[in-house]
Amino acid sequence: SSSPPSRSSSTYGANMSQKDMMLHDKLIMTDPSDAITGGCSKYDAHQFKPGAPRGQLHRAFSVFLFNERGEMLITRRADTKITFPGVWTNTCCSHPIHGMTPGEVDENEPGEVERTGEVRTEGTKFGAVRKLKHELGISALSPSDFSFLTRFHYWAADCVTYGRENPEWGEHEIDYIFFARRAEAEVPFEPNPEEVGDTRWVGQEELRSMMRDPELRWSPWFEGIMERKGWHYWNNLDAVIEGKGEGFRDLD
Ligand code: DMA
Ligand code: MN
Repeated sequence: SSSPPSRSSSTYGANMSQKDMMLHDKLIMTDPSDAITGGCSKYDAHQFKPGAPRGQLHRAFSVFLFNERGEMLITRRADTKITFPGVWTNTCCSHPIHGMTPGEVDENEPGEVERTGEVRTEGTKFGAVRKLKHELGISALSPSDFSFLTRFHYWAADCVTYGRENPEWGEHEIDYIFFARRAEAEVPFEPNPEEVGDTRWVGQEELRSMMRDPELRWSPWFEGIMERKGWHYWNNLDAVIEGKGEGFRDLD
């Protein structure tokens, strides 16, 4: 038997449309405890339909990048995205996938997280590095720059784009939350217009007022993360970046 073709993180996304990536990316399916149950295409995972009204639960990540002033880099999703186009969200969101070099599939043996108190995140961090490059042209960050906070389980249909009646696309994820901090001058970026429509460094006051602006829309995962512990993490940025996530219960 032949092994699946290897895909390299450094060339990810070259000459691929949003639909190509939907069909080719093999996501990591999990159960609600985040145990891996298999793989499925990004297309199938996000399609909401009778028989699979929440698509397929899969693993994802959300990166929040901060600068030396403690401001967060937020992005507006490109209008060409199939799921949740045009909404403001955190710095970078995507999925670890099967068949990538370096490998992005983190496995925890049953009971391992309870025993060690740690979630394996090495592979998912490679996914984050890959997508920061693809979406924002950022090459200054490496896996050790990310502090893992928690895993967030949520689902949301994209009713704004596809209507309330039978929205055909949405998200259903175990989302690994990563924070990173770097001086702005050390992380030059150049958004890929297929992925990112706009970017902005914001402080807490500015973000709160943007989130009250009825003209702007926000991703459900960003709102969910901020409503739960996002502001709290941000208020404790030094401790979070040092990797001291005490008091943050995993898989909320
Ligand atoms: C999926 O993000 C991940 C989360 C946390 C919503 P995405 O739709 O931006 O993924 P991709 O950029 O791979 O299309
Ligand atoms: Mn997803």
